[in-house]
Amino acid sequence: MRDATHALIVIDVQNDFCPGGALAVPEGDTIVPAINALMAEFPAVILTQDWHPAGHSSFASEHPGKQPMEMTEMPYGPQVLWPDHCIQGSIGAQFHPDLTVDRADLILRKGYNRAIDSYSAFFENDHATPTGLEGYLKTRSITHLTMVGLATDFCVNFSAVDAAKLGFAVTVRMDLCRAIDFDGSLAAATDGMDQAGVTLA
Ligand code: VGL
Ligand code: ZN
Repeated sequence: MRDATHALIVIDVQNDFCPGGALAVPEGDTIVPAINALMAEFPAVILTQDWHPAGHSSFASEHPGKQPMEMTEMPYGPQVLWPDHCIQGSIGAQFHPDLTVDRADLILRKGYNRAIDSYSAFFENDHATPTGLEGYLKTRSITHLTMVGLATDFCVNFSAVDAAKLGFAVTVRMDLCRAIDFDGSLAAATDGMDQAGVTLA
């Protein structure tokens, strides 16, 4: 067991990001047993949950003429358009049934503002609206974060880079993440995390 300054952050291990889900990440479900086992090493475990209202602005279905995985321009910058996913209260938004949720001290939901997507567990995609996680961790004197989950190139990437910018020591266990990987997104994410000082393990 690590000391009390360490937390494990499990990003978006939800049905819609697993095979059969609305935004399935290849092999997204295969990391679940090892994530459950890793929880035993951490005094603090935090789960994040992508949690969108129906009609969320990141859904291609809200943009006439657009298909999922196309880009659009939002007031806060470019945004990938996704299939409808992780709708509040849906089965797809639930955690993978085999994920251990009982160990979680905190379940942080994000993406609940209709007008702004939120990949990062720390800030929405405007890079300005906080989720509150920074304050939660800092008031608990947590300084070291290990991140695992889905998807490597989006929510894990944005969370890890933001955490490093905020001064946390961040390790991403790449073996316990899986990627969407389109248009070079995984290579770009790996570079970005590396440049931000994230340890890729
Ligand atoms: C995610 C796309 C849209 C993720 C969430 O968890 O990586 N990706 N919403
Ligand atoms: Zn989402």
